Amino acid sequence: MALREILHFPDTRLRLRAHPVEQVDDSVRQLVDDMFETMYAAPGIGLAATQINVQKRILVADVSEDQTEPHCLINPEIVSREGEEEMDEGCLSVPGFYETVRRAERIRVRALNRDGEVFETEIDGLLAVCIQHEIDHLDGKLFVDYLSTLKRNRIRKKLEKQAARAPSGSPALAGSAAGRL
Ligand code: K2U
Ligand code: ZN
Repeated sequence: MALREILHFPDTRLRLRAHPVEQVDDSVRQLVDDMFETMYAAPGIGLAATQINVQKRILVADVSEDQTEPHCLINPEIVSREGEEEMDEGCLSVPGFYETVRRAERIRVRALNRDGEVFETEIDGLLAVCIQHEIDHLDGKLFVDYLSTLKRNRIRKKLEKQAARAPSGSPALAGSAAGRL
């Protein structure tokens, strides 16, 4: 397994739309393992392949207290949405900023698992929020896109200033660790 660098807003590679996975093979499973390792190390409760500059429709999530409930969704599709919820969201690609975002309260999702098998499941609570957040990433969308232009530009300028101050060539710092400086 390997730790991957997490891209930070406003990196334009975060705006690329990810492509469907054609074949769930060992290389995809290796990527999934790297995504879990990167997510747990960040630490985070979700991660989309787009965030590590891989344009494949893959997300991982684990909202458990003790990192014991890993979820891998490949080519995820939301087949139904119900209700509404609002929550203060953060993002490993927008380190240090938290803003309220409104999303569906319950979703029905269809995806492939890490063995390439189709599954469908109803999800609510924090996991539902997380999966909607990650599917946005696969579509090149960030939670800051739900904010006003003024707020989004303010966050962008602060992160650009932070990146300019961070030592270059240190991948560990280029990832989410830099966000905690
Ligand atoms: O996409 C990401 O950057 C992962 C997010 C997932 C997430 C965002 C908003 C709401 C729920 C999940 C990160 O895990 S944000 C960091 C974080 C860590 C612990 C709890 C909540 C958020
Ligand atoms: Zn995010």
